[in-house]
Amino acid sequence: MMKTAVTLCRVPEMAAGPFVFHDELPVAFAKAAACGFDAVELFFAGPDEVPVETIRELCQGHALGVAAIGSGAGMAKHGLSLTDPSQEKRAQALDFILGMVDYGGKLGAPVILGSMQGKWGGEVSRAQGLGFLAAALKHINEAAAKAGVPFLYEPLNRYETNLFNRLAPAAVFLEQHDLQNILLLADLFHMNIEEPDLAAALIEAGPRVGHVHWADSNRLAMGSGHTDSEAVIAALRGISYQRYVSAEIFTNGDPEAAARQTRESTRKFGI
Ligand code: LER
Ligand code: MN
Repeated sequence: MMKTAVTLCRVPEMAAGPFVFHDELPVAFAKAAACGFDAVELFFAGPDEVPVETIRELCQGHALGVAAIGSGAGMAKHGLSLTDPSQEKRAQALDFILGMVDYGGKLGAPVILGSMQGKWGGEVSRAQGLGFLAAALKHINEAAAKAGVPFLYEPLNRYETNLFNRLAPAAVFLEQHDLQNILLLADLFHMNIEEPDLAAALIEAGPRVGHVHWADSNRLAMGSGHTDSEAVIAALRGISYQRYVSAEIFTNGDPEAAARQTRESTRKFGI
């Protein structure tokens, strides 16, 4: 059975990003629960920002799980990426991610690598960039396995990275480097730009799909654009996907309406 989640961001530098709730935690958890989500996806400034115990209590109080934890603040707030030309910066980026993986492990939640993957260019050749990424993911793969959670690598559209824009080449890369504990985050917004066929891409990636960002083609709540959500759900069912579909979307100034629309968009498929 697939589960539903909604994003909750507490990073001021990411306030304009595609996240549904930005309220303080007790308010945001209450709103997520009231809308009927199974879980929240959390964006914090870093691993020391909110005590694990605080999150556990909020989860228990509202019968919510933690679907995933974003690492975007490492880039947005601290300017860190795993493919930075500077060895020191790359090491800091890796430390940041490992701290997040440790934090996520305590909550049973996978951490996402999105913008912190960076990009190649300038001093860094494509081969070097991919080498930096593989080296970092090797450490992360082991740390996440020890923490008892998978880790999520997210292909992004061409305007955000030049490392991997599509699921299939990313899956090949993970396989080549024997990164068995790293799954793919299929963000339907990025996929709408890059994949010829969303359903076919999901089916090809199969068991590597570990998380879905449930956004319409225009990155608004599902139902606002032209993505064929029925075909996406059929593909996810076809690969026996049992993890989260999570709303990482813009809300046009009305988070609660976007959350409700999102919730209805899967309920109609019995999810
Ligand atoms: C993160 O999940 C994402 O989709 C990126 O667009 C953020 O930079
Ligand atoms: Mn995303």
